Amino acid sequence: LPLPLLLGHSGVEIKIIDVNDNAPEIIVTSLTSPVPEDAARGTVIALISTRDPDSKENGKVTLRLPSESHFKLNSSVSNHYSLVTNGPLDREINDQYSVEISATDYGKPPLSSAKTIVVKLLDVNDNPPVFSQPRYTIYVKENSAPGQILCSVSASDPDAGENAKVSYSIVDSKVDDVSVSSYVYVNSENGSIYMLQRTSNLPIHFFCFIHFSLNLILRAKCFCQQLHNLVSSCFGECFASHFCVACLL
Ligand SMILES: [Ca+2]
Ligand SMILES: [Ca+2]
Ligand SMILES: [Ca+2]
Ligand SMILES: [Ca+2]
Repeated sequence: LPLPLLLGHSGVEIKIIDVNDNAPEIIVTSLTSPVPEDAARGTVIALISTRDPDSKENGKVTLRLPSESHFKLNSSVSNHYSLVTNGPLDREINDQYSVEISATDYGKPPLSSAKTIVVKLLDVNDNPPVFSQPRYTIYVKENSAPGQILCSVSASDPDAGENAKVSYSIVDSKVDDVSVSSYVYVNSENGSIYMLQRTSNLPIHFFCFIHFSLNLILRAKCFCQQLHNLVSSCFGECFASHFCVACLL
């Protein structure tokens, strides 16, 4: 007779040991861009979370920014961060920032990943126009006819768009009860200044103020003084009147 088969039973429990085979993932859940360049320190730019499906230390993640950054990360609840401004921003220096964020887990060896967030800056009218020269000195022969161009002044403004548009105008003031604008005229668009009267008709103490305005918000003043010194020149009997336009910004 054949021997009966004898069967034995045993349970085998297989435990799978986690291996750090997943790099952490950076998830941007919200992003505000562009941001006004005058945004206060601590303004929230982005909300970020991380995900790593590994377990324990292999799935534990830390987020980092480069040491030199205009932004910083605030950690709120686990795996959730906010990216905030960490100091003044200036569109005139940098009109956008590339913020590189790296995520690293605590596995051995650790795995990491990176993500770049581009933060664009919105211009704010935070720069007044500046004249190309602090002082313009103009020499005009006495008895010059009206309509003659005296000089062209120019100012530049580093802001953008409408915030950088400059227009020129004479500051309203009076000389001997006569408005300065009856003596000189400035082309509001190109800054050319013209005489409206014969130079010999100008009063001895002639002050004109030239300013330019920008969106009626920012103003700078240019102070223009005619010294009206008669200069005995090397042109024989010809004299020159000396106009001094000083810009006091
Ligand atoms: Ca794993
Ligand atoms: Ca991992
Ligand atoms: Ca401006
Ligand atoms: Ca600006």
